[in-house]
Amino acid sequence: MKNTRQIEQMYSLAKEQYAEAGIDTDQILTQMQKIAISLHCWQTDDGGGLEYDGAELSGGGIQATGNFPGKSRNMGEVRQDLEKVFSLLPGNHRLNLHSIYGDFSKGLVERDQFGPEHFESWVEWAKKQNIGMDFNCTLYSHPKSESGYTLSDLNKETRDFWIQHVKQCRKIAAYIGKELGSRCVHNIWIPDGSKDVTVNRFKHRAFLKDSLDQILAEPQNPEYMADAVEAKLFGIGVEAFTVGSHEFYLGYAVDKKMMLCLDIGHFHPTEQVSDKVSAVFQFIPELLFHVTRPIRWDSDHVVTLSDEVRNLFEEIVWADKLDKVNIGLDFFDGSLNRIGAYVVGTRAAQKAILMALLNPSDEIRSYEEKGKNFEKLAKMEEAKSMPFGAIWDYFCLKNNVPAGDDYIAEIQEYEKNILSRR
Ligand code: RNT
Ligand code: ZN
Repeated sequence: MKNTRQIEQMYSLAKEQYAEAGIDTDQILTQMQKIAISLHCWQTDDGGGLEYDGAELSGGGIQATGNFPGKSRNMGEVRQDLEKVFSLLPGNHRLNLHSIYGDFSKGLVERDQFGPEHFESWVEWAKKQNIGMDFNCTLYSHPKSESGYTLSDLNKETRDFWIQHVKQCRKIAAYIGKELGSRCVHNIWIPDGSKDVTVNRFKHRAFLKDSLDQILAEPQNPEYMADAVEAKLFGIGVEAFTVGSHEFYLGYAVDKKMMLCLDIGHFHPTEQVSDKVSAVFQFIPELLFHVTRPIRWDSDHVVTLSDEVRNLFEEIVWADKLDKVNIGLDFFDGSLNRIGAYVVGTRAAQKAILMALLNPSDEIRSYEEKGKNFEKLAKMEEAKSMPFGAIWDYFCLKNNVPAGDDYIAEIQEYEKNILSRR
């Protein structure tokens, strides 16, 4: 167990050390307090959703693997798990809900009929938790996406069904944002694509553009909701062609002056999403990130404090765009305690943000601008062994959540008392 006195002493020494480098740790912690991470609901149950018992994730090449016991089976359990997760995170966060997690206790309706009424109990719950919410339309795990296409399907009836679904989801997002007094980000990701070569690339993309145009033609109050579009390189089973590619959505978002969602797993493995931050921000006012950990492909492993995640937040801080990013997580791993996965993944993203803020960026920039490259490199290297852990632990202490690895015991307890009994 970490002890309070020790954490406080370590903090005060670390604070001095950072102050010598011109960094005000108290002020950075105040800033950290305001940075909300949007926790994806789909790690609770491996992405199945709540439309019917035993629903499973399918389509578009997204997959959850693993059979760890205790995944949530209904809305009560999803909420119970999320409450546990929130209780172990420093700061005040958000919930990122997929539409298939609606409250269908009064009867399931088709996706084109989803409406605000199916999210009233979520709004009540979020109010109690004192958190904001984000939202996602769901165009996979459904018979009407079995052709491999949704908004870009060659069949008009199929397109119209999904257009209506996304329109409804935008209404729901606006309702949530209004009710909670916190703008709700609505993200659009579609699974469309094909396993093998198609002669209809142009047609599908033209249909996608047209469908999106129809969807966005319905105005929603920008105070309450904002749309983002999420691109992807490929998925398992859609290797030859993914309709919603990066070029497609980058073009679309620039054209419509709307938010682009960059998922770290959605690019070629050698591409660095961190490098895209300063490029895309020249043309797009606001970004959404899906922070994840791709291993060899878009595998959606639990986020860790990897170089790429650190680089991403460094780029955001160096571009001075922290207030123009929305940070979501996107992983689904069923091979380990799912609550533990959330806590490790969210804390890793928070740590990367804190590290980026603790960099002696002004000094580094000044060396670089004077051409003092050795000094710059040395500063950047030495920053890596500054007493970051002491600042992090103090942040946890101040937030009344377990510091260091003290959350392990709490999660084990939850596993024993709750998860293993499901
Ligand atoms: C899929 C996208 C998308 C999904 C969620 C569940 O590759 O990353 O964000 O993970 O909609
Ligand atoms: Zn994603």
